[in-house]
Amino acid sequence: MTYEKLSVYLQECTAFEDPLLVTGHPAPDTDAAVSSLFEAWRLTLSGTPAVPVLQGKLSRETAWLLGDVSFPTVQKESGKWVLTDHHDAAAYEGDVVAIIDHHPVADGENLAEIDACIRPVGAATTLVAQRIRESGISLDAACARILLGAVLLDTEGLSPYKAKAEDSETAGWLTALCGEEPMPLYHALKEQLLSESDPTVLYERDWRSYSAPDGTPVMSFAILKVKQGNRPDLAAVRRRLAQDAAAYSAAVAKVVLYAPDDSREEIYLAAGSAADAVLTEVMARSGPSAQRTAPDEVFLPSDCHHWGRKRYALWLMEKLRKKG
Ligand SMILES: [Mn+2]
Repeated sequence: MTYEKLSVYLQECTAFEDPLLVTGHPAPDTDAAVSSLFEAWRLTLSGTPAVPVLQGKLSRETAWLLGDVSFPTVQKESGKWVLTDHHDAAAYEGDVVAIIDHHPVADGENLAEIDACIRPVGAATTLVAQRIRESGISLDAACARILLGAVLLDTEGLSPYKAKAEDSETAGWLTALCGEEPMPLYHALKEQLLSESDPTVLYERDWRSYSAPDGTPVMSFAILKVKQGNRPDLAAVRRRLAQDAAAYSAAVAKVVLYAPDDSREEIYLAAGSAADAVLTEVMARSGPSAQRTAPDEVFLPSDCHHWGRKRYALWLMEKLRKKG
């Protein structure tokens, strides 16, 4: 795998006949984009023609990381799917053949018949990089750097809260291949990510939805990451939440305010019939300095427990489904 060959592959793959379609989730962050791109290419190199499909817009930091290459513009809409960084198979009408993901499987989810690799690592890209490594495919420095960047962003710079031993091990392998130190690369990516300020772009950039096994929409959950001095217009965020609350029992937005030393404060906003249940859960999970600053708002100073969305999704879906 060389950067030059990646560019050729991305041009040629649009002409593949009946390829597997490999996609991250509909709000593609760097992990979703990079894991789908490299898994599609890896499958192709292993003899199974596959095309990466980007749902949604390429984020600023992902575009920066990819440099001159990007996703193919011809996008297929029907065929057999491989999902990376998510496993919402129901959304693809039973046409999912394989999954590579690191999000926990909820009770009642049925993934039988699917070749699913779902493991609790910090980044889906770690699992894809492991497959590349195990298959003996060589990686040039530029490709290793792209994979490393995705692992760093999804693990918040290999933070002990997010990264597992496999992520650190894989990042070490990629670092040796690309010769770039992880922390400067992480900070450069973070700088790209945090320079976005449009509340609508921020809201949609890292938005997820959660449904009951029967398909009923239950919760939407957006994460807006910004610099501490750069708070987005919360009124605009509330308007966007109100739209989601028409379709979901709870619409949740977490605004993460990063300080220069990488510590963070968080603001949770919630709308919908289950908004209060959500904020009560956040208050209970975050420790004594959590503050209910408005009926629809909780503020978490930097010394609180800052749980990730994966954990909250498990806790809240259980709670909201029991309620419903
Ligand atoms: Mn991920």
